[in-house]
Amino acid sequence: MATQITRRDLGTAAGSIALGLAASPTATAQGQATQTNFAQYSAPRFPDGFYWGVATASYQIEGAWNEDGKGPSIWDTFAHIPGKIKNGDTGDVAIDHYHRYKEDVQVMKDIGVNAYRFSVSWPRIFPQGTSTLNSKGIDFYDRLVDELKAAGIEPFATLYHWDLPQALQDKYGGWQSAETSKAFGDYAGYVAKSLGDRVKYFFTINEFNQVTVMGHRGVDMHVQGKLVRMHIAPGLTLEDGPLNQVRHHTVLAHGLAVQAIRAAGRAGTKVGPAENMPHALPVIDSPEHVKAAEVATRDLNRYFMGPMLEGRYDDAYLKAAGKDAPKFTDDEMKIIGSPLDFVGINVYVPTLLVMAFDQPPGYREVPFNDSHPKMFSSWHRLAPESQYWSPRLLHSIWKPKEIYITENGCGASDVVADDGNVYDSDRLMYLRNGMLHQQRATAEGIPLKGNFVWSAMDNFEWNDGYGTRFGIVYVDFKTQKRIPKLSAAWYREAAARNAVV
Ligand code: PNW
Repeated sequence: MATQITRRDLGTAAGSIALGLAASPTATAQGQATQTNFAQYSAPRFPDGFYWGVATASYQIEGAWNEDGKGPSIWDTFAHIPGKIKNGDTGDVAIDHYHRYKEDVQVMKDIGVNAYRFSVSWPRIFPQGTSTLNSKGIDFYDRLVDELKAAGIEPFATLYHWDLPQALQDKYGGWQSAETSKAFGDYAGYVAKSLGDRVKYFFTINEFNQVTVMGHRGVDMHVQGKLVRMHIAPGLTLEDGPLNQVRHHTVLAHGLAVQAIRAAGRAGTKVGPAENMPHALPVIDSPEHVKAAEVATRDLNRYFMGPMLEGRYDDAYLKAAGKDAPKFTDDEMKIIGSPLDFVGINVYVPTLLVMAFDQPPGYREVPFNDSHPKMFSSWHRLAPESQYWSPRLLHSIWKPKEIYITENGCGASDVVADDGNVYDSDRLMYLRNGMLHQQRATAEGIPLKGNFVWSAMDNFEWNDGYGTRFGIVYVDFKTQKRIPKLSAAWYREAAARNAVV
């Protein structure tokens, strides 16, 4: 009979060596031994060159909110309003990545990732949003990119992850004006010109729905029978009409950025959005239900993915919106539909579960059971199969050249155990199961080229402050100590073998 190892013994006996965190990645004697012992099981492999990445965003990790000439962002303003963020937390210091980026790159290197998706803070570079450059701001990303390249980690830069320069909010009402879209294009071009000799992959905007609907109105969700009110700053309240125009300004900003990046980038520069693509799961994987999921998914994407990939708004959307429809010109639609090199999708939860229906609109919604499992975050309904269906539906509806899963992860109630390790068993389960579904997508020939775990490190989780941890690396927010979690040990092994282990 095999000896039972308790959670405590595991750590006490072998500490971090047992998790493989202290050893160097790939083909260690230990890794080979594992493979030989389990030779019967051939772990599902990803195609060669698959990117095993991790992701973060500027406001959530950098801190240094008013250093080296940075201007305030709408998130600095919002987080400083008492009562807006859980426990009164702010991103003023966050995980101090601005000063600790070298250590953080080393931590990522030790985990063995070959790609890192970070975001550039717009007000660090243009404190007023436009014209006046703060060169110390771009210098930071310059140093970060050099550090990543030296560590053999491919940089993927996101240009907007919600930290709009406050000056643009004050001057134009932020995304309520096309002036902000134009300013974004100029800023994107400048970043591509400055970093484009080393950064090949640029994402324009992260999660259009969060920037627009969540930022301006909030949404209600029902999970496990409970009403969850999601509202991500900066707490404006807009009705449908203006909201559709705000949506339009974000896709316009995306299109202007694509063109500016192309103009300023180098041969081989690639660009695309990073969208939390709403999607419908088919109840059963059979042709009629899959068709229903395609129809529903295309419909759910009428505001962002649709216009970006088709260069036009869906007629049914414009008709239904009536006087609330966005106002636009043909030229703007051409800009919005600028050809893309890839599409990034952040995959967390399915929007709908659907079945075939022989009357318009061609699908019927199936309710999620109240007992349907969820992860730690109130909104996080568990659906590992979304990691397959999201890229599959994206591929069958719009056929982008390449697809990246730009965020994949979950919050958890992580604690440091007596032995100093962090045993995030739920996150490990979550990543392993989700990536099995990603592997299925690649095996079926869907051009899924990489996965980015959200997040590289615990960080400022927006309205939840530091209360919800998403990292595969634990951060002690008082001492700023970094501790790779159990999930990091798993990711390291999986990345080294390019397979779901
Ligand atoms: C993303 N949902 O937000 C963001 O890009 C990250 O900055 C954030 O930290 C991370 O996911 C975790 O929350 C989301 O309701 C917020 O499905 C809400 C949802 C999805 C993503």
